[in-house]
Amino acid sequence: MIYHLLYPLSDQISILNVFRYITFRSIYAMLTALVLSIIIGPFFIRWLHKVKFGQYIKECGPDHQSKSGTPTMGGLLFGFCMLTSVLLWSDLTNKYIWLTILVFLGFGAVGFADDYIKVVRKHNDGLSARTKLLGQVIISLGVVSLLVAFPEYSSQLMAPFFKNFHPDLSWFYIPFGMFVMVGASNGVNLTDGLDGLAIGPAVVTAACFAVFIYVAGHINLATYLQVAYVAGVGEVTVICGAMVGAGLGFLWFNAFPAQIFMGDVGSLSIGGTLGFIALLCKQELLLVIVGGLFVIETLSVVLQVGYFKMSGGKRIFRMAPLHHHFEKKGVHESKIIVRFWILSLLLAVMALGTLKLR
Ligand code: 57M
Repeated sequence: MIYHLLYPLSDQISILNVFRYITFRSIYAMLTALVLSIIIGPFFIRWLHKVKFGQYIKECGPDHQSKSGTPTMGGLLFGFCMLTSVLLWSDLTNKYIWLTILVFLGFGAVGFADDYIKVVRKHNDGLSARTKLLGQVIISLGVVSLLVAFPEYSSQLMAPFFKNFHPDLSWFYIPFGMFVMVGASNGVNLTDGLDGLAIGPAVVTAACFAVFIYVAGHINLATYLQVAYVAGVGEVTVICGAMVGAGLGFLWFNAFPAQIFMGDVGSLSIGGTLGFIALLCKQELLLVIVGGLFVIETLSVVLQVGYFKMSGGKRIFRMAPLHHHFEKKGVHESKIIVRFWILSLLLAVMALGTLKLR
């Protein structure tokens, strides 16, 4: 909105020319979402307590009983602050902005339905895993099919480090893109099992992809760094900025000991959106590095369940996902969280380094 209101006046007031710059608007989108979250957060948490939208704690697993009743569905706070900031600071004529908002809202709706059934209707199982997956598949099928139909978007697969390796997946890019989005969404969801454990790496990932998508939308930078150029996607940097701001603002309250959990409405929407942004800037495989923590957590579950079934009940880890394994070993929750954040930062720095290594 602000962009459309003030930039046209830059002919009369030259200082307003600054609104044409994506970097400027992304920084202010971050600050807006952050300040909004910190102002609204306490009121939202008080409301969640009032309406008793508290977390049910499963009996099995690590001792989290002290967390019982912690307000959840904090993803609504994240989403409101992020989307408000995006509507204020982005160029609303850009189709990639609306596609990314559609992904965020679509995956968020699936998560909201799960949370609503669990928290409001007090059915602790929520949506079935199959129904959740179906919702994610339908949304990702729609947006990826649209994406590959855009003339400026290539169905080639880009790999970090190997500038000459870009096989064209053609229509197979659609199932591949769906796998990336659904995998990222569920990876964040599985990771969200300790205070701040998911939102920290999600903020790091969004910040990292702010760089990648800005470069992907900038023909000179993309050419110089030998990465794919996708005309128009640079505007999505504003969404990355808003995600970083809303994420830090949410972390303000989700940090140990958490006053609020994000719920599936948060984890599914954030993960699905990060996966989609990775597709937009043609850094699908790099998401494995940047979001490596989410990959490790998901792999720990796959290995644990697979081995459990194959071995007739034996376990590799004391409990999956991996963060519960360290909990069971007696590592304090806050130590696990900060160490996972450090790992996430290291992976992001490694991923950014690939921009120069071509
Ligand atoms: C998502 N949800 C948290 C909160 C958050 C197949 C199996 C691996 C599935 C997995 C599972 O249930 N995953 C669901 C993880 C839950 O957090 C809620 O869910 C939202 C995210 N979707 O926003 O609303 C609990 O996590 C804790 N929490 C915090 N701080 C936070 O900021 O402390 C969450 C956010 C909350 C709270 O206690 O209640 C979760 O863990 O369920 N299952 C598991 O992860 C279970 N693992 C398990 O069963 N492992 C087995 C097999 C199946 C692999 C094994 O290793 O043998 C663990 N989770 C629970 N209990 N709750 C262990 C048992």
